[in-house]
Amino acid sequence: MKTKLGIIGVPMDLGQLRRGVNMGPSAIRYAGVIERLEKLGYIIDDYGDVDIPTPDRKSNQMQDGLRNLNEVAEGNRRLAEKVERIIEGDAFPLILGGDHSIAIGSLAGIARHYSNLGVIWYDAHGDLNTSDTSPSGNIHGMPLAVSLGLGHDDLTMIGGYREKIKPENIVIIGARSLDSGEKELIRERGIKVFSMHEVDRMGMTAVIQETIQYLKEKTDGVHLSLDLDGLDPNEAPGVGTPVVGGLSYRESHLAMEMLQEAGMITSAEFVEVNPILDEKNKTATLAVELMGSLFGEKLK
Ligand code: 5AB
Ligand code: MN
Ligand code: MN
Ligand code: MN
Repeated sequence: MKTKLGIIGVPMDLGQLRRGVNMGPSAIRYAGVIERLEKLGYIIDDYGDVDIPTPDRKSNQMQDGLRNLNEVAEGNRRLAEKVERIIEGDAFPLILGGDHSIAIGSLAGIARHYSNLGVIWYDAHGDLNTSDTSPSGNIHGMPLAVSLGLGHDDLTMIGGYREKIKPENIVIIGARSLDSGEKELIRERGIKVFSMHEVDRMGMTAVIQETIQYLKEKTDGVHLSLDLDGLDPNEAPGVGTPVVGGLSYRESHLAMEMLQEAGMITSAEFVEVNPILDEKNKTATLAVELMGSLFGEKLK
């Protein structure tokens, strides 16, 4: 892992309907992310927060079946540019959300520096909807589809090219709430999914071993996109779309530690922390603890 980290906050809450997730970056900073990673010896460059546009009319406007399309697209264009600058400065991009729609901009900025980027999507959801399959019109349920090149041009063409990742370079871990259109896409494209069923049967150790095996040879970088709702709501109550029966605290630390040992993660984002729905900043604190494990803190 690089010794220089470029941290960037993305106070985005327009990809869904619950206000407050825009305060995620502040909550994560308040939980001590910079101090914690500095203690591990990293040099931190804090790029501050991306400026997210405010919808100019009544909020939550639908455009082509997509809520707040223009503002989400513009915010992600700005994020993609900043992420590029971080990579050009030879630092590891660590992105703090914000709702998961920001993965559109993260991946647009990151993927152009790799010819075969891998993605680990740690999430209760697949985030593989388009406006045709989405039950909500919420763009935070679409970023993985967008990164495959599926969806509205205003989202898929951010960065100036359409396909950021290939379906065979994706691993989803923790899924337990997939819409029918998402299931179809997973089957069609052969996307690798370790749902809660597989985690329960195989154990997290085998899940991560297989993930590493699956991605190692064919990718030249791996982005970790960690949605806090991948964890059980008991561990991560401060999320907008909680789903019962999630990944445990210990499974998640184990996963982060094994990824650190494999040395394969080249960028990461932690998203969907909503301090308004949280209990005493528990979810932001959890995010920072998981970052500690991902970045090499073995003994706490
Ligand atoms: B999250 C749902 N599939 O599309 C949709 O939190 C939920 O980034 C999406 O994973 C959840 O609205 C998006 C029902
Ligand atoms: Mn989710
Ligand atoms: Mn998500
Ligand atoms: Mn969510």
